Amino acid sequence: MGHTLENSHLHFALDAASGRWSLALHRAAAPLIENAEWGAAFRLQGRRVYRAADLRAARADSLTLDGPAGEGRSALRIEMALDPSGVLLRGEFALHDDYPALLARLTLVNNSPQAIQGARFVIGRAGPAALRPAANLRQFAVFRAPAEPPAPGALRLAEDPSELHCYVNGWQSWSFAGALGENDRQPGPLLGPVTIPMHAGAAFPWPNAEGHFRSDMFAVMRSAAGGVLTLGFLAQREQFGCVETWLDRLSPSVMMTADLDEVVLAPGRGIASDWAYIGLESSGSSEANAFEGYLDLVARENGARTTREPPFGWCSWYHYFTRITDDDLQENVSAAVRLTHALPVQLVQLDDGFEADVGDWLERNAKFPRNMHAVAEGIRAHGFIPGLWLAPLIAKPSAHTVRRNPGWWLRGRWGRAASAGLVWFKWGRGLDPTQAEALEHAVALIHTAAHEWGFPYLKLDFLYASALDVQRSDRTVTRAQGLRRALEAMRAAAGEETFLLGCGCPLGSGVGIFDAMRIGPDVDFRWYPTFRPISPWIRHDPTFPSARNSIRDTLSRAMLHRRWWWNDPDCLLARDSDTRLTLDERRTLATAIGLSGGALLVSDDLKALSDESLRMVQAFLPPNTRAARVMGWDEVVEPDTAILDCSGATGVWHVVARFNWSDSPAQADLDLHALSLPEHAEGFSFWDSRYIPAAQGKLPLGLIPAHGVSLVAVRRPCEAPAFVGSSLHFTQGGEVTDWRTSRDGLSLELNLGHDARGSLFVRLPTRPTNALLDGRSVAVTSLDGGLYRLDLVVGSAGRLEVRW
Ligand code: 9PG
Repeated sequence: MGHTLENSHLHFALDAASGRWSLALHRAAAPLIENAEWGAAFRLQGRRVYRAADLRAARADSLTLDGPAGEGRSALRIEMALDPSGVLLRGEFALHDDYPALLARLTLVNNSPQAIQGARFVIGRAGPAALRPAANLRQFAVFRAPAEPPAPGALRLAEDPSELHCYVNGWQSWSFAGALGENDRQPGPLLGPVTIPMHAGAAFPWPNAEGHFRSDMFAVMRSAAGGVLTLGFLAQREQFGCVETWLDRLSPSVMMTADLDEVVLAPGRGIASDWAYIGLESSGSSEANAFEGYLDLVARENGARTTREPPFGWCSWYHYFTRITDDDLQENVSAAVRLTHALPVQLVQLDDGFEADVGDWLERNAKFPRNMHAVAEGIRAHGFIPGLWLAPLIAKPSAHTVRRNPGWWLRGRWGRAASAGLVWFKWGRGLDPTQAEALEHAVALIHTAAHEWGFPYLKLDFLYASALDVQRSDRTVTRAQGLRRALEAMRAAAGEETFLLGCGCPLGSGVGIFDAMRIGPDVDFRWYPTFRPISPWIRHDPTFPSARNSIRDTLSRAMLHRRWWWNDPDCLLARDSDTRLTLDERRTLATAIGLSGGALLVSDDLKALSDESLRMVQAFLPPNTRAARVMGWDEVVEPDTAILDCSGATGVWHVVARFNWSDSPAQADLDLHALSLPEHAEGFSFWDSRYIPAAQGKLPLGLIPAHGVSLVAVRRPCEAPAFVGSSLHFTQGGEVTDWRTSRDGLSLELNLGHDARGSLFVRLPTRPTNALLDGRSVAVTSLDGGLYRLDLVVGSAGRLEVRW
């Protein structure tokens, strides 16, 4: 006899004979997972075994669960012996009522008389390719290769086979994220051991075959015919999880696993997986969006911090790098004071370059004669929030802290120092979070920085280094547990009030800890990865610092914004000197950051900003705080369209960006119907202040420069008087907080929060007789088609009165 669960969306069945589970929608024949095998791998007396669930000797209970599945949901709990010696596997399964999803959690219990080691949970695997476990050539654990029996079972995405895509998420902030297709190979860092340790989560090693992918924490599989499968772990507190997919459109396969990292389970001890989420959605159904549900449950499961808006700020890194001196810092503070009205900087964040050595945070180098308390005070005294960068979990081998405490650092096989990758030209060392003294040291540093030095904003970087793919000295702790506990301790030391930005952080580990999270590779003043003399080899490295890589993840991870934290798309580089970005590339970067709704930080030399660069930054103030909808984020690596739906005093409109990722200019149209935008529409192009009328349901954008962007406000054309466009704010309307019209006049209020110079574009019934901004006369230029340009010099706010 089998077991079933049922709710209004789904049917779940556990087959008594095979032990496998199936999941189907009531209202659609696909997507569907049939006979997925589940089980666990472990080491018994050193020998690795894998056992699939076998219900013949199982005990089953129906129960009421707490937790994410919970709030009193009915669930199944199955428990069985995996081995005569007393190793037990427990499976808990529940259906979510609000979202069309299965929740599953496995627990391995060692009731045998000897210690065992956990190797891997298999939450489910189905499809012909999942037969053949991935060649497990782990660089740092060669002996993990499992020998697992075949799992038949099947996965169906849509009723008719059609093109498949999979959204693949990289392990940490800087890792690749994007959707890949049947003929793509998974992009990974190209510098081998130099950067692999930075990205080697549970999905490592990355497959190298077309259409075969491994994704960290979650993945989304989609068929062009409409079926969508969302697979993900609700947390990465216990283990790092992996979703492996094979995009064979006739018979796709999937496998969902969590790494137990060979943790030792003493007799009587057990270990549970994080909850896994498997959501089904069919194109025709109006069911709740399973992917949205996943994001939501991850947030709830981890207590996501989404309410604190990051301050608009300045960051020292991308102009000064480690060369920053205390004088440079103070000069930028002075420049920020001078620019107060033009650029209302709130945060001044000192990045890397003050410390004596990476790892020796309590001592400063000769460039910083003042102590850190004085540095923070110096920033605060000018009215800014002092922010500081720290990398508490990594060190260079040269650091005194490493020399004095050789036992604090993670070690690989044969006790050799584990590499955290080549950082700043040295092989980095990762702090062992299970060494109590080492962790205390890191935690004390956070306390000192927040409460003694006085930095209420901390950027904590290189956090992956405590979760390297090696054993911790406490062998009962997984990589994910070690990191999560370290992050929780650091948050506690920082206090609730300190704003924490995570960087270089495994994403799942940071939810509920950080107020903001870097969600992409470092930006750079060059479009492609550049590092002489190896530039030709790294040009297509997906993780190496470059504007292009940063923009890609900014778009492909946009949906995490304000669900798991506040996204940090990395800094805006607006300068027109000391840069190799073209004006078009700078506009593209600014547009992506603006549309992300995330943190806005500039990282230029403030005292050298040209008027044009200053105006570029101003156009993004006040910052937009909502993420645009990125079209095709689950279908392509480089999404080319993002839409921010806006409403305000001037009505309802859409801010649409079309990116040109190619190396040559490209002609582009916006297909209004395909984008579900009003087909009767007019556009106004922000970067070149150009009116674009719709023609046959399309907005002809013209030629978009190489690496450039077209940023257009799309509105339903209104009879005059009507708002059409603006060069003051990139939303072209967000700056207007009041709009009134009468038969012979128009009155509107502008609210920018800074001094600005720019134009409004309005349609008027006739030429105005006068236009006044706060009583001062405004230049009016008549354009074609009843449009008028009003050239304004505005303060922080102002009222414009136009009469005709
Ligand atoms: C400071 C920077 C900035 C930046 C962070 C992070 O050598 N490396 O491999 C390496 C990788 C990333 C990196 C720096 C060096 O960037 O993302 O914003 O804070 O650290 O060093």
